[in-house]
Amino acid sequence: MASVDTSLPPKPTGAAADFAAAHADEHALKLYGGWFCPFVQRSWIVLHEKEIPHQYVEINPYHKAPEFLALNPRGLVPTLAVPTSGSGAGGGGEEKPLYESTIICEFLDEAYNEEKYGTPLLPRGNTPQETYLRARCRLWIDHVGNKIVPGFYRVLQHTPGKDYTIEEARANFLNQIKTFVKEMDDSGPWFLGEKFSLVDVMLAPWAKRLFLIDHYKPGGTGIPAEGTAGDDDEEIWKRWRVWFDAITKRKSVLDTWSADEMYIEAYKRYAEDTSQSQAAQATRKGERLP
Ligand SMILES: N[C@@H](CCC(=O)N[C@@H](CS)C(=O)NCC(=O)O)C(=O)O
Repeated sequence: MASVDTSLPPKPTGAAADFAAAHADEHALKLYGGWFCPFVQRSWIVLHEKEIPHQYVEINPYHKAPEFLALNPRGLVPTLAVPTSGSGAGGGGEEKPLYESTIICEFLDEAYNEEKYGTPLLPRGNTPQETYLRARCRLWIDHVGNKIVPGFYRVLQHTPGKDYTIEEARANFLNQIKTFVKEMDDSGPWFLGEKFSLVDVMLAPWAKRLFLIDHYKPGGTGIPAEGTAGDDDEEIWKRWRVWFDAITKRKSVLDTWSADEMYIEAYKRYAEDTSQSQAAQATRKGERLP
C-alpha cells in the first residue's frame, strides 16, 4: 500500500527549488515539508511573505521515518521545529515541534511580529471591531479548510463507480467557493479588500491546483468563463477572477511552486483514486480530512 505514494519525485523543481535552496542552511526554525503538499505551501507562503529566516527540509511524509513521527505523531507535513528558548522567536536553544498548517501559519504570524516582518497577516488589536474582524477571518479560514478543500478532493477523486456523480461533487464545490466569494470585500483583490491576509494564504495552494481538475476530470472545475455565468452569478465569478488572478500571481505563491507538470504527475493517483494518503482515504470514506 505505502509504495503507492512513496515514489514521488524527491525534491522541489522550478521556483520552489530556488526558494528551498536559499533556505537550505542550518537554522533553528525548520519547516519539514513536501514540495507537492498544499498544506505545506500555506506555511511556506507565510515564511516567504514575512521573510522569516528558516531552514526548509524536504521530506516524504509517506515514509514514516521514526525521527519524523517523533516530531509529529500524526505523520503529516507541514511540521515545524520551533526554537523555544533563547531570546525571541528566532532565539537559539531547544527546538519543539508544531504541526497543522493553520496553527503553524497563525503561530508564525504571531511569533514574528516585529516591524521588519511587515504587516500582520491576521488583523491584530483588541477593540471590538478588531476582535470581530480577526474572528471573521478565522471563520472563513474554517470555511476554506472544512468546505472548499474537502470539495476539491471529492471532485478530483471522483471516478465512475462512486455513489455520487461528478456533477454533484462539482456543484457542491462551486457552491462552497461562491459562498466564500460573496464574503470578499470589493475594495481590492484580496478577501479583506486591499489587505492581504491569512484567509488568502489558506486557499492559495488549491487555487494553484485547480488546473489539475481541468486536466483530469471530464467537465473540469466548471468555473464559468467571463460572460457565461448568467444573472447574479456573473458578479460572483467576476470577483472570483479578480482574486484568482491576484493570488496565482503573488510572488510568495509563485516562489513556492514547482513545475506544473510535476503536480500533474503527483496528483495522478488522486485523480485515479488510488492514492493511499490520509487525505485521499478520508475522502474515499466520506470522513473529515486529517
Ligand atoms: N491537517 C493537516 C493536513 C496535512 C496533510 O494532509 N499533509 C499531507 C501531505 S499534502 C501528508 O503529510 N500526508 C501524509 C500521509 O497521508 O500519510 C494540515 O493542515 O497541516
